[in-house]
Amino acid sequence: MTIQHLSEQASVTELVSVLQEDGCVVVEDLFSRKKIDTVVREVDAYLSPTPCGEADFFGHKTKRMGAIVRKSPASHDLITHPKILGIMNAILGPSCDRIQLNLTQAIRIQSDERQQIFHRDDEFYPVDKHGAQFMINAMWALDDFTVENGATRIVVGSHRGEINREPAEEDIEAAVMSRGSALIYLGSAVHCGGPNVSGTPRTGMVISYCLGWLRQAENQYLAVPPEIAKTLPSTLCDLLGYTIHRPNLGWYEGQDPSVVLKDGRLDMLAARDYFAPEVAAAIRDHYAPAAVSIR
Ligand SMILES: O=C(O)CCC(=O)C(=O)O
Ligand SMILES: [Fe+2]
Repeated sequence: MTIQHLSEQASVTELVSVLQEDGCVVVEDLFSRKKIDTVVREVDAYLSPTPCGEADFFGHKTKRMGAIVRKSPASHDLITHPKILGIMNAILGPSCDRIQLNLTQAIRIQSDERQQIFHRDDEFYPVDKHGAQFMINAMWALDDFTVENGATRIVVGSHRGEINREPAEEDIEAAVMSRGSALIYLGSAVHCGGPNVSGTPRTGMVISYCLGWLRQAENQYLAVPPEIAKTLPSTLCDLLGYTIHRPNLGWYEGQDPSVVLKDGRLDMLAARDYFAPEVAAAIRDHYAPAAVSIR
């Protein structure tokens, strides 16, 4: 089965339906060339001097770099792209109060890098997921992705069933796509970084989103500390995790963590609770005068 390529005109509903069926989809030219050029420039300033990995899984001839939100202001529109957020909210939204950023990572596969082991990105959540999605990734092409330069390889439809780390050659598809396009794939889709035999590096950027109640792979509060988060739009701060996940997850001093982005003392705050409206109403009813009048 080949990877379906849809235009950036495709609706969220169409994209979600392909993702649910195939586990992956390429959206062509989702970000304009001009904007992607700025992201490339900003990312490159940090990625070029970054050494290659020292890891069998992450690669010895592959450079990886995080904290994209802090390092590349132009990436903000890409991370909060309405179509991408629409997809994430449609698939992950029903299983959490809000979605969040899981990781941001530029990946430059250099020439002669071998093929990465086939894996599922959601393997690091060690529970039986019963077919639920915990994470969805967008792999943005910062270079044209080709078969030769290490385009991400993926087994279409592999988000169901047991993982096969040695899929048959005819089941493996390369996400060949132009700079500015994005491969969106479920955390349960079996894939890997392709081998680069092209003589030139291939740069991609993974923006990964996950259920709001999970531990994020990249520590977003260290990657984007409050002094910097203060300067960012609220949609982005919310995605980083500077907001409460109801009920009562992620608070700071008993309050919504966005309190650290505002001025004022933070060491003597009144504790609040944060529940969904129906839960809050049930708790309020429990303490209502009628309930205690038996005394
Ligand atoms: O670089 C790629 O194409 C994919 C890398 C990947 O799947 C990973 O590191 O988890
Ligand atoms: Fe992966």
